[in-house]
Amino acid sequence: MKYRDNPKFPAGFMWGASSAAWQVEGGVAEGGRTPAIIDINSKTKYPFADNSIASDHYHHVEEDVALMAKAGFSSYRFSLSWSRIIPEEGVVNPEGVAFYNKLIDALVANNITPIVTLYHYDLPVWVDEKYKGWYDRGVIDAFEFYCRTCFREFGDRVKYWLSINEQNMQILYGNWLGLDKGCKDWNKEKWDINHTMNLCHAKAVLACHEMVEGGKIGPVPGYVPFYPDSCRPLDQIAAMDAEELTEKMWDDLYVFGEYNGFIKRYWKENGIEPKILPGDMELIKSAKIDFFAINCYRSNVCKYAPTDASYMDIELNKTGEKGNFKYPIYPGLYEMIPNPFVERTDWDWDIDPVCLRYTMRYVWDHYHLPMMITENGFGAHESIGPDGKIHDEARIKFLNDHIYQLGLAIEDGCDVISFNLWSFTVLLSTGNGMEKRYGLVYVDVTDDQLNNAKSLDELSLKRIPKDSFDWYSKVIATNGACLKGPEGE
Ligand code: BGP
Repeated sequence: MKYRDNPKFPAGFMWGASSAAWQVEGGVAEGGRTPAIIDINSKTKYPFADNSIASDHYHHVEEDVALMAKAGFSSYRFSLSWSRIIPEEGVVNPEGVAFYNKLIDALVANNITPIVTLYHYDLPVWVDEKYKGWYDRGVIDAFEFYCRTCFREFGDRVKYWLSINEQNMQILYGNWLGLDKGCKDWNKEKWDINHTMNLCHAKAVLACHEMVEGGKIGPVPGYVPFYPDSCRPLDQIAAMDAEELTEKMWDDLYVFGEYNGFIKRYWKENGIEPKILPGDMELIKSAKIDFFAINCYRSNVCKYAPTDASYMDIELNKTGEKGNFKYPIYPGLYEMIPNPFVERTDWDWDIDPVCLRYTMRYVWDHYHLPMMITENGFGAHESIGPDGKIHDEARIKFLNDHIYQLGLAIEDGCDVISFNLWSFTVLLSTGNGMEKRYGLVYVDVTDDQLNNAKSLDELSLKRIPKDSFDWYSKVIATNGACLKGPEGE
Protein backbone atom coordinates (compact mmCIF):
# COMPACT_ATOMS: atom_id res chain seq x y z
CA MET A 1 0.00 0.00 0.00
CA LYS A 2 1.22 3.47 -0.78
CA TYR A 3 0.40 6.52 1.29
CA ARG A 4 1.02 9.59 -0.81
CA ASP A 5 -1.68 11.70 0.76
CA ASN A 6 -1.93 12.80 4.32
CA PRO A 7 -3.90 10.41 6.45
CA LYS A 8 -7.40 11.50 7.42
CA PHE A 9 -8.41 11.80 11.04
CA PRO A 10 -12.09 11.20 11.77
CA ALA A 11 -14.44 14.11 12.42
CA GLY A 12 -14.69 14.72 16.16
CA PHE A 13 -11.22 13.33 16.81
CA MET A 14 -10.05 14.75 20.16
CA TRP A 15 -6.72 16.58 20.21
CA GLY A 16 -5.03 17.53 23.46
CA ALA A 17 -2.22 16.93 25.89
CA SER A 18 -1.59 15.07 29.08
CA SER A 19 -0.22 15.47 32.61
CA ALA A 20 -0.19 13.84 36.04
CA ALA A 21 -1.04 15.54 39.32
CA TRP A 22 2.28 15.00 41.09
CA GLN A 23 4.31 16.06 38.06
CA VAL A 24 2.53 19.33 37.41
CA GLU A 25 0.58 20.59 40.41
CA GLY A 26 2.95 21.40 43.25
CA GLY A 27 1.01 22.84 46.21
CA VAL A 28 1.67 19.57 48.03
CA ALA A 29 0.92 20.96 51.47
CA GLU A 30 -1.91 23.25 50.38
CA GLY A 31 -5.67 22.86 50.29
CA GLY A 32 -5.69 20.02 52.80
CA ARG A 33 -3.60 17.60 50.72
CA THR A 34 -1.67 15.07 52.81
CA PRO A 35 1.64 13.52 51.68
CA ALA A 36 1.88 10.83 49.02
CA ILE A 37 4.64 8.25 48.61
CA ILE A 38 5.77 9.97 45.43
CA ASP A 39 6.64 13.07 47.52
CA ILE A 40 9.20 10.90 49.29
CA ASN A 41 10.27 9.05 46.16
CA SER A 42 10.83 12.24 44.17
CA LYS A 43 13.27 13.46 46.84
CA THR A 44 15.47 10.46 46.08
CA LYS A 45 16.05 11.87 42.57
CA TYR A 46 18.14 14.81 43.87
CA PRO A 47 19.84 16.90 42.36
CA PHE A 48 16.64 16.94 40.32
CA ALA A 49 13.81 18.81 42.00
CA ASP A 50 11.13 17.03 43.99
CA ASN A 51 7.42 17.58 43.40
CA SER A 52 6.79 20.27 46.08
CA ILE A 53 6.35 23.01 43.47
CA ALA A 54 6.76 21.32 40.07
CA SER A 55 5.11 23.57 37.43
CA ASP A 56 2.89 25.14 40.10
CA HIS A 57 -0.21 24.26 38.10
CA TYR A 58 -2.03 24.41 41.45
CA HIS A 59 -1.79 28.21 41.27
CA HIS A 60 -1.90 28.51 37.45
CA VAL A 61 -5.00 26.48 36.61
CA GLU A 62 -6.93 29.22 34.85
CA GLU A 63 -3.90 30.44 32.93
CA ASP A 64 -3.00 26.92 31.81
CA VAL A 65 -6.53 26.11 30.64
CA ALA A 66 -6.73 29.45 28.80
CA LEU A 67 -3.59 28.45 26.90
CA MET A 68 -5.08 25.05 26.06
CA ALA A 69 -8.14 26.82 24.69
CA LYS A 70 -5.89 29.13 22.67
CA ALA A 71 -4.23 26.09 21.10
CA GLY A 72 -7.69 24.75 20.22
CA PHE A 73 -7.62 21.68 22.46
CA SER A 74 -10.61 19.40 22.46
CA SER A 75 -9.30 17.11 25.24
CA TYR A 76 -7.03 17.25 28.27
CA ARG A 77 -5.89 14.19 30.13
CA PHE A 78 -4.82 14.72 33.75
CA SER A 79 -4.81 12.79 37.01
CA LEU A 80 -6.41 13.41 40.38
CA SER A 81 -4.34 13.35 43.52
CA TRP A 82 -5.83 10.72 45.83
CA SER A 83 -4.47 12.38 48.99
CA ARG A 84 -5.81 15.78 47.92
CA ILE A 85 -9.29 14.31 47.72
CA ILE A 86 -9.08 11.75 50.54
CA PRO A 87 -6.45 13.12 52.96
CA GLU A 88 -7.16 10.44 55.55
CA GLU A 89 -9.19 7.27 55.65
CA GLY A 90 -12.89 7.86 55.05
CA VAL A 91 -12.56 11.67 54.88
CA VAL A 92 -13.46 13.67 51.75
CA ASN A 93 -11.60 16.99 51.52
CA PRO A 94 -13.91 19.74 50.18
CA GLU A 95 -10.95 21.94 49.24
CA GLY A 96 -9.44 19.16 47.14
CA VAL A 97 -12.77 18.55 45.41
CA ALA A 98 -13.12 22.30 44.82
CA PHE A 99 -9.68 22.47 43.20
CA TYR A 100 -10.58 19.81 40.65
CA ASN A 101 -14.03 21.33 40.13
CA LYS A 102 -12.29 24.55 39.19
CA LEU A 103 -10.13 22.73 36.65
CA ILE A 104 -12.95 20.62 35.22
CA ASP A 105 -15.34 23.57 34.98
CA ALA A 106 -12.71 25.64 33.16
CA LEU A 107 -12.15 22.80 30.68
CA VAL A 108 -15.84 22.24 30.06
CA ALA A 109 -16.41 25.98 29.61
CA ASN A 110 -13.80 25.88 26.84
CA ASN A 111 -15.23 22.75 25.16
CA ILE A 112 -12.26 20.67 26.26
CA THR A 113 -13.20 17.10 27.16
CA PRO A 114 -11.64 16.04 30.47
CA ILE A 115 -10.01 12.60 30.42
CA VAL A 116 -9.25 11.76 34.02
CA THR A 117 -6.77 9.29 35.48
CA LEU A 118 -7.66 8.02 38.93
CA TYR A 119 -4.18 6.86 39.88
CA HIS A 120 -0.81 8.03 38.60
CA TYR A 121 1.88 6.93 41.09
CA ASP A 122 0.79 9.05 44.09
CA LEU A 123 -0.40 6.61 46.73
CA PRO A 124 -1.33 8.52 49.92
CA VAL A 125 1.12 7.94 52.75
CA TRP A 126 -1.81 7.01 55.02
CA VAL A 127 -2.65 4.14 52.63
CA ASP A 128 0.99 3.13 52.44
CA GLU A 129 1.32 2.99 56.22
CA LYS A 130 -1.95 1.24 56.87
CA TYR A 131 -1.95 -1.27 54.01
CA LYS A 132 1.78 -1.65 53.21
CA GLY A 133 1.37 0.10 49.89
CA TRP A 134 -0.64 -2.06 47.53
CA TYR A 135 0.19 -5.21 49.45
CA ASP A 136 -2.64 -5.67 51.98
CA ARG A 137 -6.05 -6.14 50.52
CA GLY A 138 -7.46 -3.31 52.65
CA VAL A 139 -6.18 -1.03 49.90
CA ILE A 140 -8.96 -2.32 47.63
CA ASP A 141 -11.74 -0.80 49.77
CA ALA A 142 -9.73 2.39 50.24
CA PHE A 143 -9.26 2.71 46.48
CA GLU A 144 -12.91 1.97 45.79
CA PHE A 145 -13.99 4.63 48.32
CA TYR A 146 -11.72 7.15 46.56
CA CYS A 147 -12.98 6.18 43.08
CA ARG A 148 -16.62 6.37 44.14
CA THR A 149 -15.99 9.82 45.61
CA CYS A 150 -14.49 10.95 42.29
CA PHE A 151 -17.36 9.51 40.24
CA ARG A 152 -19.91 11.16 42.55
CA GLU A 153 -18.19 14.56 42.60
CA PHE A 154 -17.06 14.81 38.97
CA GLY A 155 -19.03 12.18 37.01
CA ASP A 156 -21.63 14.70 35.84
CA ARG A 157 -18.94 16.38 33.68
CA VAL A 158 -16.24 13.70 33.31
CA LYS A 159 -17.24 10.83 31.02
CA TYR A 160 -13.79 9.41 30.14
CA TRP A 161 -12.05 7.76 33.09
CA LEU A 162 -8.71 5.96 33.28
CA SER A 163 -8.06 3.52 36.12
CA ILE A 164 -4.35 3.02 36.89
CA ASN A 165 -1.55 4.61 34.89
CA GLU A 166 1.00 2.12 33.54
CA GLN A 167 0.37 -0.69 35.97
CA ASN A 168 2.76 -2.74 33.85
CA MET A 169 5.59 -0.24 34.23
CA GLN A 170 4.95 0.09 37.95
CA ILE A 171 5.46 -3.64 38.32
CA LEU A 172 8.41 -3.77 35.91
CA TYR A 173 10.17 -0.76 37.49
CA GLY A 174 8.90 -1.03 41.07
CA ASN A 175 12.21 0.06 42.53
CA TRP A 176 12.35 3.16 40.31
CA LEU A 177 8.90 4.31 41.48
CA GLY A 178 9.28 3.20 45.11
CA LEU A 179 6.60 0.52 44.87
CA ASP A 180 8.95 -2.07 46.34
CA LYS A 181 9.18 -0.20 49.63
CA GLY A 182 8.75 -2.67 52.49
CA CYS A 183 8.92 -5.76 50.26
CA LYS A 184 11.23 -8.55 51.37
CA ASP A 185 11.31 -10.30 48.03
CA TRP A 186 10.16 -7.88 45.35
CA ASN A 187 10.41 -10.41 42.51
CA LYS A 188 7.82 -12.58 44.21
CA GLU A 189 5.72 -10.03 46.07
CA LYS A 190 5.29 -7.82 43.03
CA TRP A 191 2.89 -10.36 41.57
CA ASP A 192 0.71 -10.17 44.71
CA ILE A 193 0.81 -6.37 44.45
CA ASN A 194 -0.07 -6.64 40.78
CA HIS A 195 -3.02 -8.91 41.57
CA THR A 196 -4.30 -6.45 44.18
CA MET A 197 -3.97 -3.66 41.61
CA ASN A 198 -6.00 -5.75 39.17
CA LEU A 199 -8.75 -6.03 41.78
CA CYS A 200 -8.60 -2.25 42.36
CA HIS A 201 -8.84 -1.66 38.61
CA ALA A 202 -11.87 -3.97 38.44
CA LYS A 203 -13.61 -2.16 41.31
CA ALA A 204 -13.03 1.17 39.54
CA VAL A 205 -14.48 -0.15 36.26
CA LEU A 206 -17.60 -1.53 37.95
CA ALA A 207 -18.18 1.61 40.06
CA CYS A 208 -17.76 3.87 37.02
CA HIS A 209 -20.37 1.95 35.07
CA GLU A 210 -22.69 1.95 38.07
CA MET A 211 -22.34 5.64 38.97
CA VAL A 212 -21.42 7.68 35.90
CA GLU A 213 -24.19 8.09 33.37
CA GLY A 214 -22.63 7.49 29.96
CA GLY A 215 -19.27 6.93 31.66
CA LYS A 216 -16.50 5.01 29.92
CA ILE A 217 -13.38 3.67 31.57
CA GLY A 218 -10.16 1.98 30.50
CA PRO A 219 -6.68 1.08 31.70
CA VAL A 220 -3.49 2.93 30.67
CA PRO A 221 -0.78 0.48 29.64
CA GLY A 222 2.66 1.89 28.88
CA TYR A 223 3.50 0.41 25.47
CA VAL A 224 7.05 -0.23 24.29
CA PRO A 225 6.65 -2.79 21.50
CA PHE A 226 9.43 -5.33 20.96
CA TYR A 227 10.75 -5.99 17.46
CA PRO A 228 12.72 -9.19 16.87
CA ASP A 229 16.35 -8.63 15.87
CA SER A 230 16.18 -11.02 12.92
CA CYS A 231 14.07 -13.60 11.14
CA ARG A 232 15.76 -16.29 13.18
CA PRO A 233 12.76 -18.22 14.57
CA LEU A 234 14.02 -18.05 18.15
CA ASP A 235 14.23 -14.26 17.89
CA GLN A 236 10.54 -14.20 17.00
CA ILE A 237 9.74 -16.17 20.14
CA ALA A 238 12.04 -13.90 22.17
CA ALA A 239 10.06 -10.85 21.01
CA MET A 240 6.79 -12.61 21.81
CA ASP A 241 8.07 -13.53 25.28
CA ALA A 242 9.14 -9.94 25.87
CA GLU A 243 5.69 -8.71 24.81
CA GLU A 244 4.04 -11.22 27.15
CA LEU A 245 6.13 -10.19 30.14
CA THR A 246 5.97 -6.44 29.62
CA GLU A 247 2.56 -5.74 28.06
CA LYS A 248 0.33 -8.54 26.93
CA MET A 249 -0.27 -10.32 30.23
CA TRP A 250 -1.86 -7.10 31.57
CA ASP A 251 -3.91 -6.34 28.49
CA ASP A 252 -5.21 -9.91 28.21
CA LEU A 253 -6.35 -9.67 31.79
CA TYR A 254 -8.06 -6.31 31.32
CA VAL A 255 -10.00 -7.62 28.33
CA PHE A 256 -10.52 -11.33 28.97
CA GLY A 257 -10.46 -11.29 32.78
CA GLU A 258 -7.91 -14.10 32.92
CA TYR A 259 -4.19 -14.51 33.45
CA ASN A 260 -2.92 -16.08 30.25
CA GLY A 261 -1.19 -19.44 30.01
CA PHE A 262 2.23 -17.95 29.38
CA ILE A 263 2.34 -15.95 32.60
CA LYS A 264 0.90 -18.78 34.67
CA ARG A 265 3.66 -21.06 33.44
CA TYR A 266 6.29 -18.35 34.10
CA TRP A 267 5.06 -17.89 37.68
CA LYS A 268 4.95 -21.64 38.31
CA GLU A 269 8.44 -22.32 36.96
CA ASN A 270 9.84 -19.55 39.12
CA GLY A 271 7.77 -20.31 42.25
CA ILE A 272 6.27 -16.81 42.28
CA GLU A 273 2.55 -17.41 41.83
CA PRO A 274 0.37 -14.69 43.39
CA LYS A 275 -2.25 -15.47 46.02
CA ILE A 276 -5.60 -15.59 44.23
CA LEU A 277 -8.63 -15.93 46.52
CA PRO A 278 -12.01 -17.41 45.61
CA GLY A 279 -14.10 -14.79 43.84
CA ASP A 280 -11.12 -12.71 42.65
CA MET A 281 -11.16 -13.88 39.05
CA GLU A 282 -14.95 -13.61 38.83
CA LEU A 283 -14.70 -9.99 39.98
CA ILE A 284 -11.96 -9.20 37.48
CA LYS A 285 -13.85 -10.91 34.67
CA SER A 286 -17.03 -8.98 35.39
CA ALA A 287 -15.28 -5.62 34.91
CA LYS A 288 -15.48 -4.92 31.18
CA ILE A 289 -13.35 -2.04 29.95
CA ASP A 290 -14.62 0.34 27.26
CA PHE A 291 -11.34 1.35 25.62
CA PHE A 292 -7.58 1.33 25.94
CA ALA A 293 -5.69 4.51 26.82
CA ILE A 294 -2.15 3.97 25.57
CA ASN A 295 1.11 5.65 26.47
CA CYS A 296 3.63 5.04 23.70
CA TYR A 297 6.94 6.83 23.20
CA ARG A 298 9.35 4.30 21.74
CA SER A 299 10.13 0.73 20.74
CA ASN A 300 12.64 -1.93 21.78
CA VAL A 301 14.52 -4.64 19.91
CA CYS A 302 15.47 -8.03 21.29
CA LYS A 303 17.00 -11.35 20.36
CA TYR A 304 16.93 -14.74 21.97
CA ALA A 305 19.10 -15.15 25.09
CA PRO A 306 20.25 -18.74 25.66
CA THR A 307 19.58 -20.28 29.06
CA ASP A 308 23.30 -20.17 29.92
CA ALA A 309 23.67 -16.45 29.09
CA SER A 310 24.73 -14.20 31.98
CA TYR A 311 21.85 -12.31 33.58
CA MET A 312 22.01 -8.53 33.26
CA ASP A 313 19.39 -6.24 34.74
CA ILE A 314 18.04 -3.24 32.87
CA GLU A 315 19.45 0.14 33.86
CA LEU A 316 17.68 3.25 32.70
CA ASN A 317 19.61 6.28 31.51
CA LYS A 318 19.23 8.69 34.41
CA THR A 319 21.77 11.28 33.28
CA GLY A 320 20.52 12.59 29.95
CA GLU A 321 23.87 11.80 28.33
CA LYS A 322 23.54 9.40 25.43
CA GLY A 323 24.90 5.89 25.92
CA ASN A 324 24.03 5.37 29.58
CA PHE A 325 21.21 2.89 29.07
CA LYS A 326 22.20 -0.69 30.00
CA TYR A 327 20.52 -3.29 27.80
CA PRO A 328 19.31 -6.25 29.90
CA ILE A 329 19.78 -9.97 29.32
CA TYR A 330 17.20 -12.43 30.65
CA PRO A 331 18.55 -15.96 30.11
CA GLY A 332 16.13 -18.31 28.37
CA LEU A 333 13.99 -15.36 27.32
CA TYR A 334 15.49 -12.35 25.59
CA GLU A 335 18.32 -9.88 25.36
CA MET A 336 17.56 -6.28 24.45
CA ILE A 337 19.83 -4.72 21.84
CA PRO A 338 20.16 -1.29 20.20
CA ASN A 339 18.16 -0.67 17.05
CA PRO A 340 20.55 0.32 14.23
CA PHE A 341 17.74 1.86 12.17
CA VAL A 342 16.67 4.63 14.53
CA GLU A 343 18.05 7.69 16.31
CA ARG A 344 17.85 8.01 20.08
CA THR A 345 17.01 10.86 22.48
CA ASP A 346 19.57 12.07 25.02
CA TRP A 347 17.99 9.58 27.42
CA ASP A 348 18.53 6.73 24.93
CA TRP A 349 14.86 6.36 24.04
CA ASP A 350 14.53 5.08 20.48
CA ILE A 351 12.90 7.63 18.18
CA ASP A 352 10.63 5.41 16.16
CA PRO A 353 7.42 7.00 14.82
CA VAL A 354 6.36 3.73 13.19
CA CYS A 355 6.08 2.15 16.63
CA LEU A 356 2.91 4.16 17.16
CA ARG A 357 1.31 2.62 14.08
CA TYR A 358 2.64 -0.80 15.08
CA THR A 359 1.23 -0.47 18.60
CA MET A 360 -2.20 0.64 17.41
CA ARG A 361 -2.34 -2.27 14.99
CA TYR A 362 -1.16 -4.73 17.65
CA VAL A 363 -3.69 -3.65 20.26
CA TRP A 364 -6.54 -3.35 17.76
CA ASP A 365 -5.84 -6.77 16.26
CA HIS A 366 -5.74 -8.42 19.69
CA TYR A 367 -8.65 -6.69 21.41
CA HIS A 368 -10.83 -4.77 18.96
CA LEU A 369 -11.54 -1.97 21.41
CA PRO A 370 -11.37 1.79 20.77
CA MET A 371 -8.05 3.38 21.70
CA MET A 372 -6.76 6.79 22.64
CA ILE A 373 -3.18 7.95 22.96
CA THR A 374 -2.69 9.42 26.41
CA GLU A 375 1.07 9.96 26.21
CA ASN A 376 3.61 10.43 23.42
CA GLY A 377 6.27 13.10 23.37
CA PHE A 378 9.85 14.23 23.22
CA GLY A 379 11.95 14.88 26.36
CA ALA A 380 14.98 17.11 25.85
CA HIS A 381 17.44 19.47 27.51
CA GLU A 382 15.99 22.88 26.78
CA SER A 383 16.39 26.55 27.69
CA ILE A 384 15.09 29.92 26.57
CA GLY A 385 16.94 31.26 23.51
CA PRO A 386 18.53 34.71 23.22
CA ASP A 387 15.32 35.94 21.55
CA GLY A 388 13.28 34.88 24.58
CA LYS A 389 11.70 32.00 22.64
CA ILE A 390 12.01 28.24 22.53
CA HIS A 391 12.59 26.88 19.03
CA ASP A 392 11.92 23.18 19.53
CA GLU A 393 12.22 21.90 15.95
CA ALA A 394 13.24 18.43 17.12
CA ARG A 395 9.99 18.13 19.10
CA ILE A 396 7.94 19.33 16.14
CA LYS A 397 9.57 16.71 13.93
CA PHE A 398 9.05 14.02 16.55
CA LEU A 399 5.37 14.85 16.96
CA ASN A 400 4.73 15.32 13.24
CA ASP A 401 6.22 11.94 12.42
CA HIS A 402 4.42 10.12 15.24
CA ILE A 403 1.01 11.67 14.63
CA TYR A 404 1.36 10.94 10.91
CA GLN A 405 1.90 7.27 11.74
CA LEU A 406 -1.10 7.37 14.05
CA GLY A 407 -3.11 8.63 11.09
CA LEU A 408 -1.87 5.72 9.00
CA ALA A 409 -2.99 3.33 11.75
CA ILE A 410 -6.45 4.88 11.55
CA GLU A 411 -6.42 4.32 7.78
CA ASP A 412 -5.33 0.75 8.47
CA GLY A 413 -8.66 0.34 10.24
CA CYS A 414 -7.81 1.03 13.90
CA ASP A 415 -10.46 2.82 15.96
CA VAL A 416 -8.55 5.71 17.58
CA ILE A 417 -10.53 8.52 19.20
CA SER A 418 -7.99 10.92 20.70
CA PHE A 419 -4.33 11.97 20.77
CA ASN A 420 -2.92 13.58 23.91
CA LEU A 421 0.75 14.37 23.79
CA TRP A 422 2.98 14.41 26.83
CA SER A 423 2.82 17.07 28.07
CA PHE A 424 1.08 20.45 27.91
CA THR A 425 3.42 22.56 30.01
CA VAL A 426 6.88 21.51 31.03
CA LEU A 427 6.51 19.36 34.12
CA LEU A 428 8.58 17.18 36.37
CA SER A 429 9.89 14.11 34.60
CA THR A 430 9.47 10.86 36.51
CA GLY A 431 13.15 10.66 37.31
CA ASN A 432 14.85 13.68 35.78
CA GLY A 433 13.12 16.66 37.30
CA MET A 434 12.77 19.74 35.12
CA GLU A 435 15.93 18.89 33.23
CA LYS A 436 14.17 16.48 30.89
CA ARG A 437 11.70 18.89 29.38
CA TYR A 438 8.57 17.87 27.56
CA GLY A 439 5.63 19.94 26.44
CA LEU A 440 4.34 22.73 24.25
CA VAL A 441 4.64 25.44 26.89
CA TYR A 442 7.91 26.26 28.60
CA VAL A 443 7.80 26.92 32.35
CA ASP A 444 10.54 29.27 33.42
CA VAL A 445 12.11 27.40 36.33
CA THR A 446 15.09 25.06 36.78
CA ASP A 447 15.77 22.21 39.18
CA ASP A 448 18.27 24.35 41.09
CA GLN A 449 15.81 27.20 41.44
CA LEU A 450 13.15 24.80 42.71
CA ASN A 451 15.59 23.17 45.12
CA ASN A 452 16.76 26.50 46.54
CA ALA A 453 13.53 28.50 46.61
CA LYS A 454 12.41 29.51 50.10
CA SER A 455 9.07 30.71 48.75
CA LEU A 456 7.09 30.75 45.53
CA ASP A 457 7.64 34.50 45.15
CA GLU A 458 11.29 33.89 44.31
CA LEU A 459 10.35 31.96 41.17
CA SER A 460 9.23 33.20 37.76
CA LEU A 461 7.31 30.08 36.63
CA LYS A 462 6.30 32.10 33.57
CA ARG A 463 4.51 30.20 30.81
CA ILE A 464 6.13 30.69 27.38
CA PRO A 465 4.52 28.86 24.44
CA LYS A 466 7.18 27.11 22.37
CA ASP A 467 7.26 26.92 18.57
CA SER A 468 5.61 23.50 18.94
CA PHE A 469 2.59 25.23 20.52
CA ASP A 470 1.88 27.14 17.29
CA TRP A 471 2.63 24.10 15.18
CA TYR A 472 0.26 21.85 17.19
CA SER A 473 -2.46 24.53 17.03
CA LYS A 474 -2.30 24.19 13.22
CA VAL A 475 -2.48 20.42 13.43
CA ILE A 476 -5.64 20.73 15.50
CA ALA A 477 -7.15 23.44 13.29
CA THR A 478 -6.64 21.27 10.18
CA ASN A 479 -7.62 18.02 11.95
CA GLY A 480 -4.21 16.62 11.01
CA ALA A 481 -4.27 17.63 7.34
CA CYS A 482 -1.10 19.75 7.67
CA LEU A 483 1.06 16.83 8.82
CA LYS A 484 3.94 15.92 6.56
CA GLY A 485 4.63 12.34 5.55
CA PRO A 486 8.08 10.75 5.46
CA GLU A 487 10.08 11.34 2.30
CA GLY A 488 10.46 8.54 -0.16
CA GLU A 489 8.14 5.95 1.38
C1 BGP B 1 5.29 7.69 31.47
C2 BGP B 1 4.62 8.22 32.70
C3 BGP B 1 4.63 9.69 32.84
C4 BGP B 1 5.87 10.38 32.31
C5 BGP B 1 6.40 9.76 31.04
C6 BGP B 1 7.76 10.26 30.61
O1 BGP B 1 5.70 6.40 31.67
O2 BGP B 1 3.26 7.82 32.71
O3 BGP B 1 4.33 10.00 34.17
O4 BGP B 1 6.81 10.60 33.28
O5 BGP B 1 6.46 8.37 31.12
O6 BGP B 1 8.75 9.63 31.37
P1 BGP B 1 10.00 10.41 31.94
O7 BGP B 1 9.41 11.49 32.78
O8 BGP B 1 10.76 9.43 32.75
O9 BGP B 1 10.75 10.90 30.78
